[in-house]
Amino acid sequence: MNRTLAIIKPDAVAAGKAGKVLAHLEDAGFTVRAARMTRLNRAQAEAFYAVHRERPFFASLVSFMTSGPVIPFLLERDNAVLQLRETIGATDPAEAAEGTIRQRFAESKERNAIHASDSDENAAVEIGFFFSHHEILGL
Ligand code: 3AN
Repeated sequence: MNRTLAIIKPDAVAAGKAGKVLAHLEDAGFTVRAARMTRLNRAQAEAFYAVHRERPFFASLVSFMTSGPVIPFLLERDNAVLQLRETIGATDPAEAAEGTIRQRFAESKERNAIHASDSDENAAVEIGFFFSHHEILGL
């Protein structure tokens, strides 16, 4: 078993799809070990997406990610990082495979319903961004 971080993004929360996204994750074999609802401020969103600072969509991404509540989850299963990337689908919902979360729920390349860590190393950093040790269950 290992861990990854998912965030249900403001578009999916606002559209009332958070429950369906979580059900999809549970049906795909992930166990929730920590969760909360929060709203990122600008500094937090900029820090979370710091690797994209030079990209042309950075300002818009920060604006979107601070536009409403998000729901981060610490998820556990075997091969968690790769399995979650497969479960969510491609960044652009138009390219996301049938039956993936982004194909089902994302609106656009930016408003794409869910974030998932892209490596074990980033998962550890991103889990630490949202959760402290005592908030992680099942240890
Ligand atoms: P992923 O979320 O699939 O790992 P990244 O890491 O390339 O994709 O991008 C991070 C986030 O930035 C995406 N989830 C999406 O919200 C936004 N994003 C990525 N590429 C674009 C783009 N070309 N235009 C607008 N937003 C983008």
